[in-house]
Amino acid sequence: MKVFYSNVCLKHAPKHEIISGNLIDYLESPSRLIKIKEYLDSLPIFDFVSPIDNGLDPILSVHPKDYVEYLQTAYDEWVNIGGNKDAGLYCSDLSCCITKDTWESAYESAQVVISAALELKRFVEESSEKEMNPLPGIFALCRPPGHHANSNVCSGYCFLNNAAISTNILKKDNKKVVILDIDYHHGNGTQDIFYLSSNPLYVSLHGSPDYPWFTGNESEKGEGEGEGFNVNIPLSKDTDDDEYLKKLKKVIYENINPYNADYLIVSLGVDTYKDDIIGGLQITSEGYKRMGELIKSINLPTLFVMEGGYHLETIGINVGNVLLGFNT
Ligand code: OKS
Ligand code: ZN
Repeated sequence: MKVFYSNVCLKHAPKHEIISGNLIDYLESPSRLIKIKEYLDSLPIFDFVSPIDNGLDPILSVHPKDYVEYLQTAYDEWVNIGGNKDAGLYCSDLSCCITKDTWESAYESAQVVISAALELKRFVEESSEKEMNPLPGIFALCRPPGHHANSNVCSGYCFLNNAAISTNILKKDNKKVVILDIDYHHGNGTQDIFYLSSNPLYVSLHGSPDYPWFTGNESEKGEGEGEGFNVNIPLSKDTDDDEYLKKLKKVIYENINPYNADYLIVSLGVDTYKDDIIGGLQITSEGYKRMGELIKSINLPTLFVMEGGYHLETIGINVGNVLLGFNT
């Protein structure tokens, strides 16, 4: 399996964040990516590939220019002026520190996902039915993550919505896309960006009640043309492997399979792990392997996009197990 990865994603490294009024070490750290890379490197089936720079256009298909310019210039303006009234203009919480390296890493994170999406598209277009066995799967190992970023809002460690950007690439040529968001948190940014659209189908399983607090209810089903194409499955924190997989299986049969998509994008967070510091359902490392197997049963060319996961001791094996489950 190809893994798109770039060291430039490691540069964004704010020192602190504020959670529940407390100043703590920034949890969305470069070590997360390093740990995952180390683990995948130890297994023979993963090939690491560097992204190609595909420029701003794919990013601008999701995010307006003024927001992108804000991310590019906010840090320098802050330093030059010594405090700027616009510092928090597009931020919805205290987790999205914009440092001198933030734009470079957020841009690179998007480029990792864009390159991975283009590679998957190219592979599918060049493959005959027969070559689709084994099922093509690609992993975009990127940070900062994306699913809380709205078109013009950064929040929850997210600046650019990587899943949305890659959706717009895979949707080209009248293709249909499903986004399956298995991160512990509701992907409010992704939901919002596509709320009025029937393509992609957005499906999220997430712990509730929890961040981002005001979204992720079952009653949010999409609007207008998008009505019926947004599916939220809130889960209580005592959800274990069996219960989680039962609910995932149900949504695959009832919503994902009947949608008849051409591509699957998985917003892959492993903060559902039982000992995760921020999230935490009761999912075990073994459970992630079963999750991967179930995702494989959807039988679509699949782009895995890295989102959350903060338990550094197991983040590698948990991500690896989803991918291994998919690849068996
Ligand atoms: C608190 C922000 C906390 C963000 C938690 C969500 C990060 C995540 N002001 N999302 O998937 O993992
Ligand atoms: Zn998360």
